[in-house]
Amino acid sequence: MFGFRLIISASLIYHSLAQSSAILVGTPSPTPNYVESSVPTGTPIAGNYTGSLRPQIHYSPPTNFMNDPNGMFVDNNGTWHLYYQYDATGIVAGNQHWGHATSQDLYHWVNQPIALFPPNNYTYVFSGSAVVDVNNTSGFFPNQTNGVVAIYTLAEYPGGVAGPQQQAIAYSYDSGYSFIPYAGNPVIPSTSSQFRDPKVIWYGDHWVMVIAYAQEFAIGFFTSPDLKDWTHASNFSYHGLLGLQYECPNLVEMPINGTSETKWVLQISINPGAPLGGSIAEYFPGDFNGTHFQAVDAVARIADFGKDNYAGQFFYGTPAGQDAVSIAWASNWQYTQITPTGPKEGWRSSMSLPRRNFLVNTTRVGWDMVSTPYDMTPVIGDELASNSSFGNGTLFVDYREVESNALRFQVDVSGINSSTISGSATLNFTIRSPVSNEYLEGGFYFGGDNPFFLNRGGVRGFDNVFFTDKFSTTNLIKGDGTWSLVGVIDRSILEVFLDGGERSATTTFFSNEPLTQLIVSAAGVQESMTIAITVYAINSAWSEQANAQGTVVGNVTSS
Ligand SMILES: *[C@@H]1O[C@H](CO)[C@@H](O)[C@H](O)[C@H]1NC(C)=O
Ligand SMILES: *[C@@H]1O[C@H](CO)[C@@H](O)[C@H](O)[C@H]1NC(C)=O
Ligand SMILES: *[C@@H]1O[C@H](CO)[C@@H](O)[C@H](O)[C@H]1NC(C)=O
Ligand SMILES: *[C@@H]1O[C@H](CO)[C@@H](O)[C@H](O)[C@H]1NC(C)=O
Ligand SMILES: *[C@@H]1O[C@H](CO)[C@@H](O)[C@H](O)[C@H]1NC(C)=O
Ligand SMILES: *[C@@H]1O[C@H](CO)[C@@H](O)[C@H](O)[C@H]1NC(C)=O
Ligand SMILES: *[C@@H]1O[C@H](CO)[C@@H](O)[C@H](O)[C@H]1NC(C)=O
Ligand SMILES: *[C@@H]1O[C@H](CO)[C@@H](O)[C@H](O)[C@H]1NC(C)=O
Ligand SMILES: *[C@@H]1O[C@H](CO)[C@@H](O)[C@H](O)[C@H]1NC(C)=O
Ligand SMILES: *[C@@H]1O[C@H](CO)[C@@H](O)[C@H](O)[C@H]1NC(C)=O
Ligand SMILES: *[C@@H]1O[C@H](CO)[C@@H](O)[C@H](O)[C@H]1NC(C)=O
Ligand SMILES: CC(=O)N[C@H]1CO[C@H](CO)[C@@H](O)[C@@H]1O
Repeated sequence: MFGFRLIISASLIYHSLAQSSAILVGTPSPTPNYVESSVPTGTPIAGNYTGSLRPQIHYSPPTNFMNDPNGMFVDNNGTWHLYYQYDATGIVAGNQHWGHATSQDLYHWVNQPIALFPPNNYTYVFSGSAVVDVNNTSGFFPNQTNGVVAIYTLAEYPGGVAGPQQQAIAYSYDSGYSFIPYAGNPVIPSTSSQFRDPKVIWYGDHWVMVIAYAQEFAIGFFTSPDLKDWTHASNFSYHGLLGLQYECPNLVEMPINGTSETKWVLQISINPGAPLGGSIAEYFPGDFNGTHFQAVDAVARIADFGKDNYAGQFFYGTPAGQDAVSIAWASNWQYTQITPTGPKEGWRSSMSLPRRNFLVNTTRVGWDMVSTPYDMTPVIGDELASNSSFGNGTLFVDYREVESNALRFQVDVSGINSSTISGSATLNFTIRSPVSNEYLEGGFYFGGDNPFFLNRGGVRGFDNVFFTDKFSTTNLIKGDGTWSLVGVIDRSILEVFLDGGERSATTTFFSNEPLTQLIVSAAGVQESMTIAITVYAINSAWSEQANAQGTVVGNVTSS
């Protein structure tokens, strides 16, 4: 969570607090929630997911402003829980709560009532995490093994001025739908206004928290037997890119592809000051012994070469040895509060696709985190095109009839002879509107250093000096002569995955007219090469939930 003293004016805070009144919600507790009269409790906020910029398989909030994913865990019934930084009363960041949605497959999300409220009228609930306390280590759960504990930052803004950021917990008897703040909060007191985003995991016989001392460029490691008493164990400081702040750390155990071994990854988000501008995430593969993290080398690795992938979190509760599952916030603090979805459709920001993550040891750069879309079968629709012997030429797909306006395309190339291929051998894709001639494009060079580019500059619904439009990476062709591309386009967001996810990018775009044509073209294709292309429509995960008025009401049956 961005320490947003730069972007919230005291008057905004005063305004939103002045019109509110405090009431108690949920189970009576010694630490009452503070709930403004305009913030609903016990019932989800209704959403209209039909707008032409609304992603259909990426999570976005019913209305208003969303940023970081929070509290992500999978429960003992296989239900995925996603919480998120939510300004329930505004279209920019400010009045932070934890929104909540659940899913069985990570694509179809059910909006749930707001899960966490602030304790008083000058405090906000910033980012954090959640765990399932199966062994009742906390003592909160005398009669159940599915008790959930949320761990989060309470950020105080007395009089609108940044005050302390302290760490608090809340517990849930009903598997994460409603929470009771712990009477002993804060569990980690602090006087710092830059100490936030606790992410907790279980390690053998104790809990481990990683947390950002944001402007000291340190990740603190704390341990606890019971989630209440925390002991500082170590710091990981001044590593990699710094930007101006460290935020949203994650510590996660990840499988090494093709082995039964695992390695630890420490991920750190930085904002502002990323190399591409604004917000980005970097990660450090390494070793962890329960108290101390040691990176394998001094390299700062960036997971995503786009500009819209920040504050990613890994789900608690996926088994060690299986791929780690992540979701990131698909936006950037440089422009997130002025994107056109606000005035046009009343919401801002979506999450990234859910991703599976594992490590490979690549030639030249060594450890690399590979990210691929989580199984998309639940949302894959009709095949729109398929060509298993594509060569020099063009494939054209008109998808204006696809109701979701969302597509998945895949290109698999084999037989590349890197030593003889021409520097002008390329494979490109263009996604365009025949109405406005707006376009989004990307392409790969089979020769030279194997660069890949993305260009969102042909889309014209949003213009800002920080909304830069061209991104690139290099994706060296491997010894076996293969290369692949998966693209997922979802109304106002495109994600690409190169070579099974060794490189990936998340990029938002805001067109004036829907993009409805896909054109794939190749040139300089060698006779030895085989190019297979498939294009599938994506089925909307929201339209089937909408009522006759087009409104998604969410889980209104809960109390
Ligand atoms: C916040 O609450 C305190 C007492 O609980 C009250 O005196 C104060 O006026 C409130 N401030 C605002 C801005 O509502
Ligand atoms: C939902 O949003 C669309 C697009 O912005 C709009 O045309 C439609 O009227 C809205 N529906 C309702 C019920 O407000
Ligand atoms: C989850 O599983 C438990 C026990 O296995 C069961 O009692 C409970 O009803 C399930 N909850 C849901 C939401 O399916
Ligand atoms: C729960 O207890 C079992 C048995 O002692 C232990 O193996 C496991 O690591 C514990 N897990 C958690 C999350 O407390
Ligand atoms: C859970 O912890 C509480 C508080 O220590 C205790 O009263 C209760 O018996 C515990 N329940 C179990 C099943 O261990
Ligand atoms: C991961 O391992 C599988 C099986 O060993 C292999 O097919 C695949 O190419 C590997 N992925 C990457 C990105 O190395
Ligand atoms: C973990 O590593 C630190 C630093 O190397 C060391 O001081 C500590 O003793 C190690 N702990 C364990 C349990 O090995
Ligand atoms: C991983 O790759 C790096 C760089 O190529 C190498 O130094 C290291 O030994 C490799 N590690 C393992 C476990 O294979
Ligand atoms: C792909 O795009 C690049 C950059 O614009 C261009 O030079 C190349 O000719 C294009 N290739 C094809 C097959 O369209
Ligand atoms: C593609 O075009 C190049 C010339 O640009 C030619 O050398 C090559 O044979 C063609 N490939 C195929 C598969 O026809
Ligand atoms: C609705 O919320 C209740 C808890 O309030 C939960 O038990 C139930 O599983 C939820 N249903 C859906 C469809 O999310
Ligand atoms: C499932 C169940 O019985 N939950 C109960 C566990 O204990 C708490 C505290 O006494 C109750 O509030 C829950 O209803």
